Amino acid sequence: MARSWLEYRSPAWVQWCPGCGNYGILTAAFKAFAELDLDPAKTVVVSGIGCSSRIPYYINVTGVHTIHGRPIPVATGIKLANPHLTVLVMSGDGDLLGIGAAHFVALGRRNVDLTVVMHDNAVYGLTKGQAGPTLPAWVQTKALRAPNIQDALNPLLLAIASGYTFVARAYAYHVDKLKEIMKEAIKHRGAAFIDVLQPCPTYNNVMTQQWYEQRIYYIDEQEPDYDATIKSPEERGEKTARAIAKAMEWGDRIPLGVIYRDLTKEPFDARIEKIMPGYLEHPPATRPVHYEGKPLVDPFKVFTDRVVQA
Ligand SMILES: Cc1ncc(C[n+]2csc(CCOP(=O)(O)OP(=O)(O)O)c2C)c(N)n1
Ligand code: SF4
Ligand SMILES: [Mg+2]
Repeated sequence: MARSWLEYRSPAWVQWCPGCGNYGILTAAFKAFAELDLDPAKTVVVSGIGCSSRIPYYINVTGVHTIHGRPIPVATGIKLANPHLTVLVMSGDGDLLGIGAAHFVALGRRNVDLTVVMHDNAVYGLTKGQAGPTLPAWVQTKALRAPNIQDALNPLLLAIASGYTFVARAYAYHVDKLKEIMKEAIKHRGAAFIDVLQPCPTYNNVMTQQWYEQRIYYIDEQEPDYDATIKSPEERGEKTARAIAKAMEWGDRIPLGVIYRDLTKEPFDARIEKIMPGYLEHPPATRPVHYEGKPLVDPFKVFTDRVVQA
């Protein structure tokens, strides 16, 4: 029998402000995990630092709260050590696209089979509302003493350009829609990215619930013929161009849904298997490290063998 979503709820006290969009993302994760019947012992949620990055405490799977900007390298290490785990990165826009931007790009180039859920409130919530990488230029939220004079980064364009093979945008308060997109992203074999628009009622008093709800629309409802999926290399040029155009739509209308999905690129574990046959069957995490009480590898010998004698 499938698990109830309540099984994924940890007893920890949730310490977000009332009305924070993070609650919607958390609830969507509970429901998505339950509907996919993910085994909590084989599911890992990795975060960086920020309000959003508290999320591993609240989900009853293995959680890793890492350091600012570094959830992607940690999640990559976990996934490569054991490719049979389901691994998600759930972190903020500042964490993933500010200090962590180089790691965000590297994940796309490798097409590691991870799901990155970005809690995008366009501010640094935890540190009291400074401008985040997705805050548009000339917007002045209440924590800023002058309007923001940096241009916003477009996360969807960066994800496509970096090589992510699943790229979507969702909205935190539409829990069921977000849950469906999360399920698709988790099932996708390769680097998946969801930019979740997440109102921060405490610090982002410009991009509010009302502001988003006047602008957002779902691609599948308004353009049912939109086909985001690349099934052969020949389709890549045309469909990527279409996805780029969709990713650039921002302002009076903000599209939500899966805008890009490339099924033609190999995930990183399949590439490793090619140069290291047997990796998928016996990944590092499942290899024995000792036999009859003795270590199979003597770390001291490994070290001394590599010491260059003067
Ligand atoms: C190396 C390092 N630099 C800076 C900080 C301070 N810091 C903590 S959280 C944060 C930004 C959080 O913003 P975001 O990732 O968008 O998360 P949010 O709080 O908005 O959910 C910063 C700059 C830190 N903890 N470590
Ligand atoms: S400061 Fe903003 S992002 Fe952080 S918990 Fe409060 S409402 Fe949520
Ligand atoms: Mg943020």
